[in-house]
Amino acid sequence: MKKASILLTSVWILVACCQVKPPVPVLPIPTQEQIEWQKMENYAFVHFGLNTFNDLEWGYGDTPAETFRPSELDCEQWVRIIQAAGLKGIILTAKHHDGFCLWPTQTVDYNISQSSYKNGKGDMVRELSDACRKHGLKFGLYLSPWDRHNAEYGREGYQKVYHEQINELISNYGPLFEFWFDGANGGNGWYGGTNEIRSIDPATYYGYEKAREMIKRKHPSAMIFGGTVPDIRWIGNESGWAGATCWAMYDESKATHYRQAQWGMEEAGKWLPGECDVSIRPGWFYHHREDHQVKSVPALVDLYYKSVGHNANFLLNFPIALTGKIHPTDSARAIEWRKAIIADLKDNLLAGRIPAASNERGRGYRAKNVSDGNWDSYWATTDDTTTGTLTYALPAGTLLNRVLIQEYIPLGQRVRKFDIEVSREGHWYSVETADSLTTIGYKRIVRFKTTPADSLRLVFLDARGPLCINNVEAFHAQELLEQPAIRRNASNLVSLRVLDKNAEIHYTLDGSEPTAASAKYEGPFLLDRKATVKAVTYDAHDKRFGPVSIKELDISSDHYQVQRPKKNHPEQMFDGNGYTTFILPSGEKEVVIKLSEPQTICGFRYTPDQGRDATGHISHYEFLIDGRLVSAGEFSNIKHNPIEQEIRFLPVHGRKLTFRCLRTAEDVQHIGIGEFSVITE
Ligand code: FUL
Repeated sequence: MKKASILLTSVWILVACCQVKPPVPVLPIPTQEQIEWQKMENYAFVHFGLNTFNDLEWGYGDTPAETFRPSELDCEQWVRIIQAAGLKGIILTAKHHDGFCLWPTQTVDYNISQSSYKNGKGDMVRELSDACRKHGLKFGLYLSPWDRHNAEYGREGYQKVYHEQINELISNYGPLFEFWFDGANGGNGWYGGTNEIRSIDPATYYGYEKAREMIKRKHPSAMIFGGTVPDIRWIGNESGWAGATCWAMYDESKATHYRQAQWGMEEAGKWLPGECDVSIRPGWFYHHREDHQVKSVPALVDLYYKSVGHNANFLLNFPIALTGKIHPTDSARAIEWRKAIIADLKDNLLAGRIPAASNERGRGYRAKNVSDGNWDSYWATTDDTTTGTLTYALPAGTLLNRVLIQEYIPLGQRVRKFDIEVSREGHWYSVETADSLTTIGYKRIVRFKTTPADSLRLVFLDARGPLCINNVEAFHAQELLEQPAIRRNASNLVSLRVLDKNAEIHYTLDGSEPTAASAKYEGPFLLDRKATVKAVTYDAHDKRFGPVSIKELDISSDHYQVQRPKKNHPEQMFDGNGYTTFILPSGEKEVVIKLSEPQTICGFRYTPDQGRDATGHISHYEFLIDGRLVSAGEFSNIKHNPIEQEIRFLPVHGRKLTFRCLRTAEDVQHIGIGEFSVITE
């Protein structure tokens, strides 16, 4: 008996001595809540409210509550579609900048109970949170701090109202996975009828620290977006992508420009992972005119790779239509998108294969852990080793074009540089990719040119500590056919472009759907009249079509005459290229354009400068025809979402157009016009 216990103790001591210690964390590291959030990978936004019914992006705060009139509102339809699209939760705009609350708040009258919806008994926050719970989706809320309706906004009283709104939302609608404080503040608003500009200091005005405490007390795992004490960061664009280099670490106080968030900061001491928000259409709210601009499946798949595949989460917005449902085009597109991703990442060519590692830390940290499907087991190198390789033998000539790698982030984000190599007939080659192979983080998916491989080797070239890799997969995905970009230049030549130079493109000019029998694109062609161009990529071998692109082209560039010195290049407004911009001569606030002959005009399109970090976007404008004011207003959210703006008005016959800038988005002096065109009847 005694002997047996001595033996047992000795075995225990032996095991304890041989136990290999895990690598020490490389700081900073995520909280458990941040890890759980990151594992959601993608979820949905819904933008819905008074803006929907008034065709606005940023309501001014004075739109009557009665205009909220969905005819067939069905939150379960949203949930079914969003779930079928593989998204794990929904964030609802409970209040947007116009101040209209989608729940019957006690704090302000401007809310859903003032509308005829359910005879004033409706509560959208309740309906959606119930539907989410019923179908097993997580639920989150967006509550705009900026409130263009509230008379107290900008004064002392508003903070109390805002905090009480938070209190109602966190107390009555079940668990929340995320709470969104939007950063926008355009200054002007209705503000109880005063119609003025009110500026605040967002760092102190909203009392974000207290707001955070309130939310966390009731919803400890909710991620706070925005404000002064967030858990996650905005990715720095509203286009839905993160940089190929993407650190989970970030410190806003060290940033010189908000776009730095796209890449994160290796040196920042805070774990603040990125969230990529984007709308499935150009705008965040529904606009009938955008029905043909729903993002294509290849465009959405590309964004998936550039968000989830770049170590960030993906937040895909659905603008709910006037009916109160997700528009059929958007729902079909989202479901097709998910199918395409599942197809791409279905057959893991490394499943069941154990790689050979250049270095192993020891028992418990072997290379086999990267293939065992267990997120919490990982391959780690010894303390003195921050480089290494994992090599997989493959059946000769295996075709590949995707590699997915994950770091074990509970111990911090480490890898700074890596390479992917394949061997063919005894020689090693780096794969051909446009991506920089730098960071990995929670998940990195690298797309590269399809290549045959006899073996695959991951080469880790530099890291902030010993390597900790918990998963590696490889795939051969079918390449999707791209959507052609349609452009008419200043000489009225139309070009149709996709990246693949050998792709076959067909097009029509009469609005009909292009087929394989339609005109085949052989090179730029002249089009000096109004027309609708539709173009599609066609794979003649597999008889497959890509998504159709559509461009409405109006009167040609030679109809426009601008009395400006040539050196300012006013012609760049009509060259079909939003990256070349006419900058108005210093001090001038308007451009006068003369048409070669009078036209019946029912609107215009303005594209701000598309250049990265461009400023000088017009945010408030007036538009005159022959000296008569025909339209005036705001291009809402143009700073962060600088898309083409389309304005429509009742037809006016005339010749002299005056496009006047009242204010730019960043209150800068220079004014830029990337593209301009009238819409004729
Ligand atoms: C922005 C807002 O101004 C937009 O309207 C939209 O809500 C987007 C998600 O955030 O900052």
